[in-house]
Amino acid sequence: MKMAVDTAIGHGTGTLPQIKGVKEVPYDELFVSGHRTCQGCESALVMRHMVKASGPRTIVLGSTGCMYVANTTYYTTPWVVPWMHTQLGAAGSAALGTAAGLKVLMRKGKIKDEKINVIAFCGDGGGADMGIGAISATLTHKEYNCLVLLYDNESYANTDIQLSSQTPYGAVTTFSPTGSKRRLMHTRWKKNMPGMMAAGHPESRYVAAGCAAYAVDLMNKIRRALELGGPTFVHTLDPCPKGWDYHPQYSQELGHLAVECGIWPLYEVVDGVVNLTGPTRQIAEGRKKRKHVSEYLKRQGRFAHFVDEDIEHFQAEVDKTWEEWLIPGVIPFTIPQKDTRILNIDKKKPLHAEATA
Ligand SMILES: Cc1ncc(C[n+]2csc(CCOP(=O)(O)OP(=O)(O)O)c2C)c(N)n1
Ligand code: SF4
Ligand SMILES: [Mg+2]
Repeated sequence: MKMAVDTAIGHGTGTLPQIKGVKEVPYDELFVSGHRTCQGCESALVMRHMVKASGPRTIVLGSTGCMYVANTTYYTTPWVVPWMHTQLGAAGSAALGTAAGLKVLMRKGKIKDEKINVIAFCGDGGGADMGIGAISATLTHKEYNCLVLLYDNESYANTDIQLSSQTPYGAVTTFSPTGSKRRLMHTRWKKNMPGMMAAGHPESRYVAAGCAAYAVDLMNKIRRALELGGPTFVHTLDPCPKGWDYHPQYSQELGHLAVECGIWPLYEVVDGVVNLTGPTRQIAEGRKKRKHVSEYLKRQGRFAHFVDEDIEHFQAEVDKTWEEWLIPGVIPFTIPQKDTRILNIDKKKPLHAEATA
């Protein structure tokens, strides 16, 4: 997936350099106390890292969900930067409209012409289900600078953990309880949102998958998106103690396990070029062994009903994404076994070597 670079406008002013290690992480906190998210809420941590990375010249728009409701308790707010609520499903439109509004105000001289970061966040329900059309449309408007961040806690958490297209295979939610007649109520595989956004929007200069358990990696992804400019998309996987049913102290550990088991690959697509990052890259290059999915699944109450057969099915599906997909965990295209002409690649080489070269 190599694409032309010269069509998107640049937004970068060099004010958001890549962070080389924890010592370079900014001290400024722009998402502070004043919220009522659950203890151990990784989505709240994503919000904190997001604005830490983008800095004070940022406008945040947020669609309905935990990160709206729990962050706007009457008369309090954790947001130090300007923040506005937008309707469930409207993150894409809110991002684009705000970016367009700022551009006009600057052009007319009504406000100072300067770099202002526009970030609209949405949950998996608001982004991967209801709002996917608006996000997709936004990613085609290359003349506007805005980032859509999808924080994925794998359910409609705010309304009491209903199933979404991001809920993993077999997980219990209030819409997919386990029972004696049917052990698994939910048997669909998680929709590949960042892969879809990357493959389908060649004029978006930046699409990434991150996780707050890898904080510097995530902050750098936010920064690269904002520096490259145009419409960009970052998707984070966020362990949620309430919905996933585990003790809040294990949130970071579960984020690590999701990546180490190969269930949630970390990557970025920059101008059409895929870079696997963190442990995902190490696994793909053979420098780290992928863990068995049971290490992740058995830590969460939402999978407590799984029998060995369910775990093995889950493992087989994850293996497939690593062994058969064109880019492991990213692009679900496979190449016919006998036809090497399609992409002109040498089938003797492992596909992941192609992806990380
Ligand atoms: C159009 C519309 N439909 C339904 C609702 C009710 N509602 C509020 S929050 C929410 C859940 C959103 O889920 P998600 O986007 O995943 O965010 P999370 O709550 O998980 O953070 C729902 C269904 C609403 N506010 N607006
Ligand atoms: S339900 Fe989950 S996403 Fe919502 S505030 Fe609690 S931990 Fe965070
Ligand atoms: Mg959600």
